[in-house]
Amino acid sequence: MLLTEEVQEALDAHRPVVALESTIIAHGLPRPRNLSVAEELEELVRAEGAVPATIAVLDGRAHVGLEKSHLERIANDDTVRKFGHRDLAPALARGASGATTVSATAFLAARAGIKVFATGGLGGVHREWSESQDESADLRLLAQTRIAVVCAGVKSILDVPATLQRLETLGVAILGYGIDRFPGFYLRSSGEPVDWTVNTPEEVAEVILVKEALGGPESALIVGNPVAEEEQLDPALHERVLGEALDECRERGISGQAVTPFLLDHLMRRTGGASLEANLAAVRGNVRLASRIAAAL
Ligand code: PSU
Ligand code: MN
Repeated sequence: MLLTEEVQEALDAHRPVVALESTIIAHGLPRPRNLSVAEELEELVRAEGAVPATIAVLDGRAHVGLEKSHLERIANDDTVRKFGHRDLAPALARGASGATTVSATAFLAARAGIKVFATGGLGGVHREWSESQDESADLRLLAQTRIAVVCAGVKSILDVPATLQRLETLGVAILGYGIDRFPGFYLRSSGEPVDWTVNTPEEVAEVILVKEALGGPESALIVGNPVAEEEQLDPALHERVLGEALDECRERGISGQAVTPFLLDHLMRRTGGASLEANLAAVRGNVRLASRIAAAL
């Protein structure tokens, strides 16, 4: 694992560090906007006084913290693959390059000693799960990895109630940040309740510290931070376009790792870019909150 000097120094000095994933850059956002977003997210972390650690695999080495040229490669190189945590060993052994999903990023971040990670929306249980058995590896990895993940819930293309049920079974704790509902990614609320609501970064930090002191299984803490009402996607538009996207995904027989990028891209095109703006608003909010939590720790 290669840590940049900046990340290593910050960790050694117990200064705040926030992990960022790279799949959203390589496969979740359109070019050329993806590169400027990647840079903007790092700037947001710095503006809050924390150090960003964007994580990716390049030429068989796991990088924690990326140089500018690395970010450019992740954003623009067509050969950059998508790696979940199960891909890490083959990728490192074979000298491959890829962006890391939530599962691979959380794994590497926790190994590096980073306690807080920001993303957009987690993967989860897909809507046609009973036929495809498609459930993101994010969930199980988060049940085995001690890290706080700030997200706007799980992607609304998924079966949200089933995902929440699975997280309960796996024993992963969930906090609603300033809301008593689980956030709905593009939407402020998924409509599903959460059991715990907190209102400040200090309150989240307190939960993290108590969880550490308690011991027990190494599991993640999910901090569900909703997009602001003014920035969410119009719920009626969301409902209509998502139905079409799911139909097309089924008709075209898209499966496996390609499903999530396909649906995100389809929604972006069919909402005239509005879903992209809501996605970015959610990610920015999560990165800001994660930085404040890291500072409070
Ligand atoms: N959040 C976003 N956009 C994304 C993702 C998250 O706003 O593209 C990525 C994350 O890397 C997550 C992945 O781990 O989508 C889930 O993919 P899958 O459903 O194939 O596990
Ligand atoms: Mn999947």
